[in-house]
Amino acid sequence: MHALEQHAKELFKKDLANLSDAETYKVLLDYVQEQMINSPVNQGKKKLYYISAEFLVGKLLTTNLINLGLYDEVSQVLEANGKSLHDVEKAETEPSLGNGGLGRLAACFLDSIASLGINGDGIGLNYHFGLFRQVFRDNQQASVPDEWLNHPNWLVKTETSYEIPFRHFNFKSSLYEIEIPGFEQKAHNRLRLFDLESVTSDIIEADSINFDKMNIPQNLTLFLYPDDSDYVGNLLRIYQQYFMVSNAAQLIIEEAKAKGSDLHDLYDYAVVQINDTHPAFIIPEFVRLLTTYHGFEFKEALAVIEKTVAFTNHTILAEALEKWPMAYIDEVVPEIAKIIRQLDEEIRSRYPDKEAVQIIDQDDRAHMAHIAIHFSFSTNGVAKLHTEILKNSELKPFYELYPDKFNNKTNGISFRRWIMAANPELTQLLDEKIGQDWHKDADLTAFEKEIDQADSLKRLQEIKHHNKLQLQEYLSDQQGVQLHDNAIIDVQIKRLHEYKRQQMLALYIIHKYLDIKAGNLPSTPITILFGGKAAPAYTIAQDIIHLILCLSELIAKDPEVSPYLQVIMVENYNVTSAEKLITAADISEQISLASKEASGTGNMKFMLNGALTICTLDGANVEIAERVGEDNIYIFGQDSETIVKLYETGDYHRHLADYYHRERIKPLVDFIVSDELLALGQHDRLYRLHEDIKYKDWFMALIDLEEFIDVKEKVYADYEDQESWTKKALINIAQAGYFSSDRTIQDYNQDIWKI
Ligand code: 26Q
Repeated sequence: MHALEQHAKELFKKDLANLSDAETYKVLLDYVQEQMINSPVNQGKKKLYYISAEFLVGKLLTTNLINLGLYDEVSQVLEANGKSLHDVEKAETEPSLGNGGLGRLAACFLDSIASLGINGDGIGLNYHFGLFRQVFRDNQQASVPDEWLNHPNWLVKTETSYEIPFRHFNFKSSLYEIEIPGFEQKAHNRLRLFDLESVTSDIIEADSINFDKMNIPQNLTLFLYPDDSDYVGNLLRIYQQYFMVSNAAQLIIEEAKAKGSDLHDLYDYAVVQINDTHPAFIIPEFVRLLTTYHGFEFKEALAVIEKTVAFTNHTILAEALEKWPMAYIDEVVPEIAKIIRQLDEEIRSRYPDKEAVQIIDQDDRAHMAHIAIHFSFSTNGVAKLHTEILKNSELKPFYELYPDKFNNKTNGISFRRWIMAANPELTQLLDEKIGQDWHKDADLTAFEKEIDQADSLKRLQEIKHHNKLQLQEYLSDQQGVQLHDNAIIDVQIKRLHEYKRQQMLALYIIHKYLDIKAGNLPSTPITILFGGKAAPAYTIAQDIIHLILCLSELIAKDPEVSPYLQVIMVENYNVTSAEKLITAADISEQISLASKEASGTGNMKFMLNGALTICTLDGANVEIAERVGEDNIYIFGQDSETIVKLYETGDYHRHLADYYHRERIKPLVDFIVSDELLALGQHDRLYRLHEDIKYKDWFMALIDLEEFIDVKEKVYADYEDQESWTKKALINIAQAGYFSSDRTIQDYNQDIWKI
């Protein structure tokens, strides 16, 4: 009897064959968990600590089985018992511990760090309800708690606990862990998530994500990114961040000491990578711990910290650069406020005439990125273009001070998840054609020789078609919509934000709708899918979702249009739905306003799965284009230099009315407040969005709209020649190797971590 069958007996007193999928999942969870707990944890003098507010890990069963080398064996045992992994996996709930690209990047990194055998853990928080779960009601987004912890999960509780001192509280934390196995590695790493036992869902109002924000003992780790539109919401964010980093710093110091460090050599035992500024309070926290408990002088502590901490920047949007009023920090953790003032004095004495690099500004706010850059040894951007923009504009005064600290680490994605787990059939085809070395080295270039092999092209088409059927099944299960058969699948999935310009694709949909109404019928039906959440306090993003949902309904109800065009907004977009959408996609929408998307990582996942990209030259799109060549990607729009200048001069916004009044643009924008849409939607939302685009358009959707429409028509026309299309897809797959997160992590390790 296989160990799995044994487990089924022990756990449920039944034969494996007689278990429900949910019960089978539980058996598998226990079985895999046991294998991991019994395998050694990575050891070694120096260790990486990757600290992040988000870890968007997704379902873990399949990737764990792949990494542990159990996938085939387990699939066979299940099959012998009349089950499929595909069905059993449906019973797994994905942890709600992240929000978007930064969190998913952290998850891909954990996989690559473990797979390269690097000694390194993730550290974060165990949010009980994570980010909200998105539901659609009346064509609008509503937010409800995501109860992921109520389902069987991979968390293991440990005995580890630290005291975390706030002004008004003294908390004792608990540490939970998720084991992170590497691909074909003996030893594993861990994701370590801190929590507070007194936190309770009792304080959440029914059917909402509202709760008493002042009740810190009961709310501290309830939600990721609690609404921070008011004072108490801001304080809660500081409470969370400090709780995360004080735990992290205490753990790091304890582990280093256990290995023989006297802490004056901490950097020989630990390297701390902070994922954006959310964990930047770890710098003053290290100062506090080293000076209070370990006999360090202030400057002595700084000298050690500056060699231990490294910082990654993920955005140049001003709104996302954290600046905390000193009074707030004082209210939450006065000792940290005091240390930040000392850090500010230190920088003022080092660089007396450089106001731009000071830590505390004239409004008495602490700039977290400034702390992170001054007191770390490395600052990196996440794509070539992004890093250049940081050096030459956003962070220029810092680059002038520290040219050697700045470096680029172009993002990457885990091939274990984004092809081996998500697209088993493409994996199979690649294995047949180029062998299995790519599982380890991510080199897919040999696949390019298949470009003249009719059977390979046909297989690619069949795989895409099959993945579309899987997506059809998924959407029908999840939200009861029926995906068109044989449509072009055109996908934009990412957080809702004006700079990502979902509104521009919505305007294109209006164009296409009106065009079909005018009798111009597409040869192949087009299905445009969106997925993404809007921050609850981000009104215009909510309005854009509303517009998309209204368009979706309008088109679905119009028998003249619906056979040719379908618009679907996927509810509660997450890692699981991403896997289905990306593998089924023909077209990848990467249409951000140039200069605004730091990198993007979805762009890489689509490419790897054979979708063609329509994009602006932004973030990592630039590097994708470099690799596939201009014949195999669709580029449009103003470039980043032009856009940066337009913001400087104000020229675009001064002339916005001219764009709006263009013959091809005005009817599309005005359709937002047409009778047809007003009949389906909320007047205030539609009028607000209409006004926003007409009079403000801060992220310049209209500047690129006409060119976007033209390129989209070309893309759809090109799709009609399936042979040439599939060849382009093949080149995209073959060129995706550079975007493996294994390459990214090797770069981090070589240049920054040195483990
Ligand atoms: C900051 C202050 C106040 C409230 C919220 C925040 C906040 C929260 C989340 C700021 C930023 C984030 C997340 C950012 C993020 O996901 N950035 C994405 O990171 C990816 C990985 O590097 C890039 O590929 C994307 O381009 C970038 O948008």
